[in-house]
Amino acid sequence: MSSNLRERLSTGKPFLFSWMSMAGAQVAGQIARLPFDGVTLDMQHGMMDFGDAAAMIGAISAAGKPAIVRVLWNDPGLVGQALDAGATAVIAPMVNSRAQAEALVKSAKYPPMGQRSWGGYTMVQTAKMTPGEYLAQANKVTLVFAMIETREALEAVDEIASVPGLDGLFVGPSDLSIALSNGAGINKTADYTLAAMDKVAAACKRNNLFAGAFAGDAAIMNEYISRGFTFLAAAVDVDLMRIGAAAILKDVKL
Ligand code: 3PY
Ligand code: MG
Repeated sequence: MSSNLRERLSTGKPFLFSWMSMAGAQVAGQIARLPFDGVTLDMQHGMMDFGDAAAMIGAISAAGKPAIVRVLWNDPGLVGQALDAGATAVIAPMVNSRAQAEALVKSAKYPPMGQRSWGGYTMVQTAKMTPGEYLAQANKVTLVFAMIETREALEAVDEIASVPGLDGLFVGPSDLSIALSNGAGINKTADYTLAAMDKVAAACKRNNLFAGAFAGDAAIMNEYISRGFTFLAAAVDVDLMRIGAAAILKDVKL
């Protein structure tokens, strides 16, 4: 675990992380050594189970990068399990109300802030702390993000953002644009998507939260950075392979 993610994000400098959809600790170790600031494991839409993720978190941590987990759902068991495996931050999908955001914080933070259950030692080893040190510092060194990706969440964004203990909001622009276009399509930079994202960024600013979003390429990242987002998914593993293959083949003289 990189214990200084909060400090790093507090500088305001964009934090750009890769996004893994496939399982494999060896690949995770390689991806963690690319010039991104961290690695997210997508346990919602990615093809990995908890055993895979636990080994991948170990490989990412060994490379000195923070491992972030987008959990399958806003469920206390899944959130606690990801943190116990050594995740530095957890991102929960489809957080649509203040009550759901409160439940998320409850599962991610130890008392008095929440009700995270104590147990397991992987997170203690990854953090390079004694159990007592980890208990004392976990609420600070681990971060929890609520995803804003529905009309409902957008309407409740201020109520969600003001939940004590929440560290950030994370926009899912694919689901959000599908919702806002009534299912017409995915458009991460449509005017209506960006207007909605401005509302999320403003709520983050008002409530002193980190503003995050899934971007996926440089043009989208630049757009989001210009709107105040600093915690950004920069590139998906399959895109890294696809783009790498195209770059190698482009200049071959056949
Ligand atoms: C979305 O854009 O909806 C996400 O969840 C990011 O993958
Ligand atoms: Mg989504």
